[in-house]
Amino acid sequence: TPHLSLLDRFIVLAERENLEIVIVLTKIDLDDDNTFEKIKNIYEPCGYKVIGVSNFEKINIDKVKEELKDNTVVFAGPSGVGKSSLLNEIDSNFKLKTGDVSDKIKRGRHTTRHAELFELEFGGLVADTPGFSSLTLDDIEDIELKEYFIEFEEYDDCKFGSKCIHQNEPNCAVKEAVENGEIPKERYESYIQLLNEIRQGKRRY
Ligand SMILES: Nc1nc2c(ncn2[C@@H]2O[C@H](COP(=O)(O)OP(=O)(O)OP(=O)(O)O)[C@@H](O)[C@H]2O)c(=O)[nH]1
Ligand SMILES: [Mg+2]
Ligand SMILES: [Zn+2]
Repeated sequence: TPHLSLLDRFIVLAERENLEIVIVLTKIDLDDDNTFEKIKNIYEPCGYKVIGVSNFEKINIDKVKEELKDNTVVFAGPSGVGKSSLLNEIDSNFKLKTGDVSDKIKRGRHTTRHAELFELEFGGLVADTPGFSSLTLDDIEDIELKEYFIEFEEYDDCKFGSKCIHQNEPNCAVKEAVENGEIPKERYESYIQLLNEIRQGKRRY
């Protein structure tokens, strides 16, 4: 089951480094209730490219290849989603180790143990990395977080201007955009959750 809060954390950290982001949802052969479409409908309006793949049924492997060609790319995501399996499909020279998902806790087993950069036969470099099951945003300031939710950017006419954190302020353009459906509410809720987390973390020190 996709873990969207974790996805949003990856996005925040990648946006902070000004990286170009492509969201790849794997194992769409298991997607009986069309979760792919639901997630795509959250992230595409924000401006992200969303690709659904299946290594087993060879769906959209070429689309991921296109993103990799002549670029330097890192595969990041939870353990067990099929990052190494996807790389093995993308380049037949790769023989990366893959591992099954535990039956009991339904999580990956952290099969990939280190980050390594590989050359692609069709041009470009790609790093396979170990999967994470959690990510904390320790060194991000509360006022900074909104910059990494790129869909907020165009709503800059809040009453409190650039000081608006889009939480409890009156006449907040971002909150209005959430209310009228221009900003996906899932993303806004995720923003508030991460904001609270950052603030609680800061208070402890
Ligand atoms: N149903 C389904 N299972 C897949 C697919 N691709 C990979 N898997 C399975 O998912 C499990 C995990 O695959 P890995 O490639 O090892 O996952 P990973 O993301 O590299 O995991 P870590 O190295 O632990 O981060 C294996 O049992 C694969 O056989 C797919 O397209 N569909
Ligand atoms: Mg792996
Ligand atoms: Zn605001």
